[in-house]
Amino acid sequence: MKLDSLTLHHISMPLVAPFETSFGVTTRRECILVSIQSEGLTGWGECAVDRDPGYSYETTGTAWHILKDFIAPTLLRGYISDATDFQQQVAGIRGHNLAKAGVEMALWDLIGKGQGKSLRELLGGLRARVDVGVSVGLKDSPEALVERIGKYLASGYGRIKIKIKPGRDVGDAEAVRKAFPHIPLQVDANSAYTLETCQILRPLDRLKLLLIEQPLSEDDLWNHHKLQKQFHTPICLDESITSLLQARSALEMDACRIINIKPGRVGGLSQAVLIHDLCRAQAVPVWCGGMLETGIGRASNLALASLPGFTLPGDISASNRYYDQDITREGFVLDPGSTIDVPTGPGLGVTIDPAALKKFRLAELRLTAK
Ligand code: OSB
Ligand code: MG
Repeated sequence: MKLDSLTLHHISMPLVAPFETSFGVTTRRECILVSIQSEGLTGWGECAVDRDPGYSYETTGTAWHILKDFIAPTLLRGYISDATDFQQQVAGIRGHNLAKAGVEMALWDLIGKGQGKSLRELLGGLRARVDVGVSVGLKDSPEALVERIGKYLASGYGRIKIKIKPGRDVGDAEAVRKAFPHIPLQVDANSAYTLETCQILRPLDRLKLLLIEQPLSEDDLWNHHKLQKQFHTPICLDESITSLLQARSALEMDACRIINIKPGRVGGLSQAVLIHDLCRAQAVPVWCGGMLETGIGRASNLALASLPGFTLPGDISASNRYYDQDITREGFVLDPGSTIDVPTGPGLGVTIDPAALKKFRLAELRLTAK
């Protein structure tokens, strides 16, 4: 394909309720959407960045810079055949996986639209609907958390993840387990502990959790290995798995027994599929993580989660769990059995609502081929 132009859209969307994690509170989700025009078609992608460098070092600011000054000029210079070619062309741009992944998503959307195939078909996904759960932020008290979870369960979510941080960990998890003795439950620390402070989490091992997600720092594979030896509950890595190589290292050193795959964090869907393939070959369960995506990123996550190795429910909730108004015309709804349908239209299978885009947009920049 010859790309005609690439447009960046910096948007900010209000969440239905604040989302609190160990790294902070989010009330509005900021991110960058990428649209690519080529041969009469437009492909859309979402860079799963945030305003603040809490989850990742990348922000809307760094992604804007890398996209405008490095990725877009590289792509607009020549031809591009597919995602693998894209990864080769941007290999000289170190890091900045969230920025790269948004562009790769837009290319997949374009390719799908050009071939009349859904992203699920292009990636080799098998399922028409995927199992999902809900990620519940920190609340003011264990009682408030239990009440919030009760409402999610009543609305049909079959798997619950709670956020934990020092001082709000074992107590919260025990309260939830006591109120709901049999639900599939997991916790996510977002790197809030050290190997030493983590000892306080020992009682979690008695709560029959599906997994404990990312207790230690992103760059601390070896201490996750030591921790995994101390716990029966599987450790699952999120932040630490930034590439296929990191995934291989983590599995080889038994630093985790489950992997949360987020296409953004690993630089794109193509890398996400490679990590899926690696884990599947070793019978390591994977699930699709979330980053409070708009309908664009959600459509992409659903397609990815339809691959056969995604054997645990994803952090892919219905649109109304995040937003009153989304950027796509299509909203995603929770179906019976805690599932969501995978889009079937060409590419991502979603269309942008221009009025919503205009309403939420903070800045726009169109870059054209010379
Ligand atoms: O660690 O999984 C995480 C949201 C933003 C950044 C990091 C994480 C999350 C979530 C929410 O847990 C998942 C979702 O529902 O999108
Ligand atoms: Mg996580």
